[in-house]
Amino acid sequence: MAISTKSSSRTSSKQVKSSRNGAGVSKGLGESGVVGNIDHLDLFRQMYLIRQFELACGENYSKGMIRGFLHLYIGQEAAGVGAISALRADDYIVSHYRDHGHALARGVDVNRCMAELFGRATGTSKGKGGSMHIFDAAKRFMGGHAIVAGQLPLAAGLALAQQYEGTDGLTICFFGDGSTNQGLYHETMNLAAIWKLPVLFFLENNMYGMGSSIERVRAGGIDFYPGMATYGIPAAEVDGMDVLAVRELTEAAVSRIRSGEGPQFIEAKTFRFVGHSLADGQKYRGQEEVGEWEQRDPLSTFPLMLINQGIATPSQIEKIEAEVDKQIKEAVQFAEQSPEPDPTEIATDVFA
Ligand SMILES: Cc1ncc(C[n+]2csc(CCOP(=O)(O)OP(=O)(O)O)c2C)c(N)n1
Ligand SMILES: [Mg+2]
Repeated sequence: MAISTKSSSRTSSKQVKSSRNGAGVSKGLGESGVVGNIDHLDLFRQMYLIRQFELACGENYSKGMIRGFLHLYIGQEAAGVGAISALRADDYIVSHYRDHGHALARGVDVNRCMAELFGRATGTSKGKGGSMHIFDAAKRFMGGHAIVAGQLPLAAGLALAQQYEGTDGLTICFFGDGSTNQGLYHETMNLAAIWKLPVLFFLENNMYGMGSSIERVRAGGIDFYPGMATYGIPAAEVDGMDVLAVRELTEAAVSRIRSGEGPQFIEAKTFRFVGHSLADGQKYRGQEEVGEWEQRDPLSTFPLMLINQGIATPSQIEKIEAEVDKQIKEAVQFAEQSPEPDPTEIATDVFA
């Protein structure tokens, strides 16, 4: 099934180009794209990389090169990139099954991620995990978990180990709104609060589970962060389409965790522009709603803001796009040319 999203990077690129000679463009603050301690161009590069990676995955799924489940992160890039950019290399990341974006934002090798999706031996899980199970211990990227809410206690366990070791490292746990009606969600919040674990719960509230809107399945409305008062966990919401806002809030939460204040909770309001998986016809929502969110696509709004504020030039944006396009092409070639796992490997690394 082809992915139809008006918010592909090509669209955003065109929008960027159309504004390039527009009025109100201030003179550059410098060509580095760095303001304060934030490398804005790097944030753009990461979001663009994720978008292009996901589009390439969709294309290769249609061709039958990627099989099994495929859940794309298109639309949510600002949430993952903003949050992960506020972390240190020794922090752990635990993700849900919509995990490609988090892995790429962490710097997990693009070729190996693509090869994993293609089911090849060169993949991050030797081609035996697939889309939902990207894993890279060296990067402290601890999966990719398919069981909804199953990653929450795992994150608490990692945070407990960090606390026990006496470091000021922390664990960030990404999860979706669909996790919140699971018992594990409440059990983990309780334990994390009681034990003051160094964990950042990062809810990506994209307003839908598989096919149910939050409004239909949750008593109490679409905001989850106020519920954290029950556990005494400091919580706040953020515009998940705004990479800088996400980063700023995450930095504040991270600093409180490192100073020993215990778990924190961030709710990023975001949206997936495409179906739950490639098999989803999206009968449960209208194009109008999707279109409204697409107006806020970070792949359009962020580069425009950088140009309009003189933080980056159009040619810098174009250069990044060209480099990433090439990188993605090479990743697909790498995956295509990689061998399938050897059948004798079927039980290796499998624990049950
Ligand atoms: C324990 C469990 N129950 C049901 C499923 C099937 N399932 C897969 S994804 C999903 C919805 C999850 O929604 P959400 O957490 O909001 O994530 P999103 O798809 O929005 O990223 C469900 C019910 C599952 N994987 N695990
Ligand atoms: Mg959801």
